[in-house]
Amino acid sequence: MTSILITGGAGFIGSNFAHWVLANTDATVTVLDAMTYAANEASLAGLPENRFQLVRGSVCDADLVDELVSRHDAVVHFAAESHNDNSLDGPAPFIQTNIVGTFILLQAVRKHDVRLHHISTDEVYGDLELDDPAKFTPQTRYNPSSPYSASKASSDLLVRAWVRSFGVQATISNCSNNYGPRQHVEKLIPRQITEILEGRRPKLYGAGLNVRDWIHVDDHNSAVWTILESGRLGETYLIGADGELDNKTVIELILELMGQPTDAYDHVNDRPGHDLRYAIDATMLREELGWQPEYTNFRDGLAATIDWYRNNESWWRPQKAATEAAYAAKGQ
Ligand code: NAD
Ligand code: TDX
Repeated sequence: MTSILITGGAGFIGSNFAHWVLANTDATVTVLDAMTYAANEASLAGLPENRFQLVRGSVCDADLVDELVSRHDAVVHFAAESHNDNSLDGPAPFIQTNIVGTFILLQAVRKHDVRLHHISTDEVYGDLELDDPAKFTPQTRYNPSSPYSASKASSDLLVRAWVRSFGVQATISNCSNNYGPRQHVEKLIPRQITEILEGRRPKLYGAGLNVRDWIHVDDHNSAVWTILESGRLGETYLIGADGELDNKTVIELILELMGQPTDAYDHVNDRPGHDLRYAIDATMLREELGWQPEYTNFRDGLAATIDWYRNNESWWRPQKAATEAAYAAKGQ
């Protein structure tokens, strides 16, 4: 793999992937990003100019996508509208980017016979009961709850159809909740860290018993690279690192690590249709491809993430006020 097109590479996971690829391989990288509210050009600062290029544009622009795909060896498709709360307020861009954008990309990789890795989420499987010993496996039935997860499920099914009907060389991964540097302040962990840095109290939706299965973004990205290099074409791999925690525990841990009383948070309006629990069984990825996560201690990974937001205020400051104003209007 010598030249890689990363869609959505100015967002959270895609920008960390660009850094990861340029640091750990010899490949050259092109990022295609529409630079929506979720993108941050500062996330791409410091990448080597001779091996990296940013192209501003949409995955829905068929001519641009066709031209870019034609001159790369592989595409890793991160571009998406990614925030559940936004999908409840306005689903239209989720349908456009996540479904139509994936269709346009599939037509281009099909035409040029280029390898594709499609990035997806565990949310396509719906949610699990809190006391259910089960985890999601590649055999779990799709049962998405929100417009966001339904749009991601749709995109996965398009990829599978293009593999089966047209022989597209694609793999899919469904990963659990990521944390780490360069995540937008609308998401749970960066929102609470930056609220505390601003001298305000964290905001927990409802009772906070909802469980998410946390994985460090670098572990997600090392798994993506492993699948890109060694995954079986047409296969779906689940990525997770056994990091189940409820939201209340996560907020209390952030408060503790930031030297605050652990009860210094507020309960705010719950998310409509709020998924209860996600949990990934990554046995196939571990056993078939020999992948292992490096960040096995969530407390340490979270402490490093807090340090990153403390030291990079100029990165998150421009997005913070508008994000909080939108939440405040919903009582969240
Ligand atoms: P993000 O919102 O931080 O970044 C998304 C990026 O896509 C942004 O830079 C945005 O500008 C870009 N984008 C949006 N519409 C576009 C378009 N039409 N054309 C080109 N670029 C466009 O999201 P993220 O958290 O980095 O998620 C990246 C991918 O990983 C998504 O596909 C998401 O579904 C998936 N995923 C995320 C998580 C998580 O915990 N964040 C977990 C599993 C899977
Ligand atoms: O202020 C908050 N308070 C709160 O309690 C926010 C922003 C969130 N929450 C809760 C809702 C969820 O149960 O925290 C949990 C995590 O919320 P998000 O960070 O919005 O993530 P989630 O909805 O779980 O989805 C994330 O993981 C899967 C990503 O945003 C998706 O893109 C990915 O597919």
